[in-house]
Amino acid sequence: MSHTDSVDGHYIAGEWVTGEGEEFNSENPATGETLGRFTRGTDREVTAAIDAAEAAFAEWRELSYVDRAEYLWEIYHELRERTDELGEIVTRECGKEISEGRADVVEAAHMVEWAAGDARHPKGDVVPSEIAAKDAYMRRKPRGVVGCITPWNFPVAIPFWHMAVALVEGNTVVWKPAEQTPLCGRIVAELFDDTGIPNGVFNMVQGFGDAGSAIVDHAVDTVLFTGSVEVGHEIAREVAAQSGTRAACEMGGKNNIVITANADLETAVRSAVLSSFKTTGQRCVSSERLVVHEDVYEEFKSRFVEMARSVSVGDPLDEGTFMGPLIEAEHREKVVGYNDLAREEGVDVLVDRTDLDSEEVPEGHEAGHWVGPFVYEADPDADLRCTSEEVFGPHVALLPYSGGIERAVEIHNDTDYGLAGAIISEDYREINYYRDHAEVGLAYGNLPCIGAEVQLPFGGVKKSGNGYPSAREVIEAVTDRTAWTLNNAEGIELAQGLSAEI
Ligand code: UN1
Repeated sequence: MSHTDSVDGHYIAGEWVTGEGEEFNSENPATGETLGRFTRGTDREVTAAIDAAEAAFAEWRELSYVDRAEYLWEIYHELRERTDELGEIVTRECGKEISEGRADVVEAAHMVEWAAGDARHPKGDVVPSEIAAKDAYMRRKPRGVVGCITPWNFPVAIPFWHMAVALVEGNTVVWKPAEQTPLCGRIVAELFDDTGIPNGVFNMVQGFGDAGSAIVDHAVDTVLFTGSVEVGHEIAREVAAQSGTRAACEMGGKNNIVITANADLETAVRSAVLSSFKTTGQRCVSSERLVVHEDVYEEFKSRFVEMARSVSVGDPLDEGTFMGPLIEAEHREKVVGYNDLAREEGVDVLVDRTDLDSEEVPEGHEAGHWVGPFVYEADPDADLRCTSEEVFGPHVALLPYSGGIERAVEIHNDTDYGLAGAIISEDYREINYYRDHAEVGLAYGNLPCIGAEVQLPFGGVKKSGNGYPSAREVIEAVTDRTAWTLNNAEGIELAQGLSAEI
């Protein structure tokens, strides 16, 4: 289906609505080609979507878990059967190389499988009571309307991290896809539409930050957010001032890989290349700091630098490409600005592919937002912005250290963020020390720090987040727990020996 000949709108109360907001385009970041025309959601569409979701909640919550999950199973099968087709759309719209485009759809399928499968798992707990004739249970209730605000870099997977669990638990949703990936938004909404899910249970409003703010301002019952640190903190502040709204936000990182003197260097180099350059550094878990022991530093450096010089940057639809373009011109300016800043801050630049050679840019892709790896060496004790602020691009610092694992972890933890990190070492004592002291939500041993599986909590500490909007952890954010107790005896007996005499 072509999405360029008409203007696509929002999906509200089971209808496609164009709305009255300004038009915007979806653009292929590798070619500049227009992929579709969309309208920006305004407060009007957000209000209509929330009203629809509120109205649909009363009946949706009464369905059984298993019945609610049936709609998700239909989507699961579509995602599985159409992985190649949808993966190509992901790649065209967000520029990730094609195996990553497909993996995005597969990750979405995994999350749907987890959430829908969980519908048949035990819910709640039976809790012992002090009183023999009393039953005590922990039960969950859906909270109501869940607002989901998702980023462009996993335009199919992350929406399902939020929505699959929220829906199976009995909530209704209002989702705003990222403004860079409205076509993926459209496709996901079509998947829901095709299931015949009751009107208003799933709603999608296209748009920019103002539409996201409108969702938060309307005090929906829960806000799930994955995206930038600035926006996540704004949402957390806004929600804290409201009564009754809950938020789970997962934000960015300035992620480290520690490579100790006992590392297998092949594993180290491959892990660092995969973590730093896959998705062109645009994962919130991408690594931008490599903390390397002095004993292996020179060898690691020469092998890493050689790979950074040779990894292919190019057409993301080409199976042989390792890195596609950055998402948009504005983001390229930011990444280039950090490369300039690093030079100004006096670091030792080892690889600089900021501007690709003209023959590296594939034909017909001159309008793409290209940038290659930028690698430099810096003193871990220097107070530099380039080694402490998140760039979200293929911009990576080598930070040599001397001393033991304690010193490496001290450098590792010396950032405001705490999302993901890895250690490469053959020494289990070092690995265990890292496991216990690394200030991150996702920690890896002898692996890259990308590629988390959906059944694990996904989120960070420090500036990186205040929640884990994925899998089981979403259940906490989208349900309330009731401690339910039932008296099976005739009289009233109270706990703690409290007198029931009147
Ligand atoms: C992100 O970093 O923005 O762990 C999400 C991974 C993916 C999800 C990444 N499963 O790399």
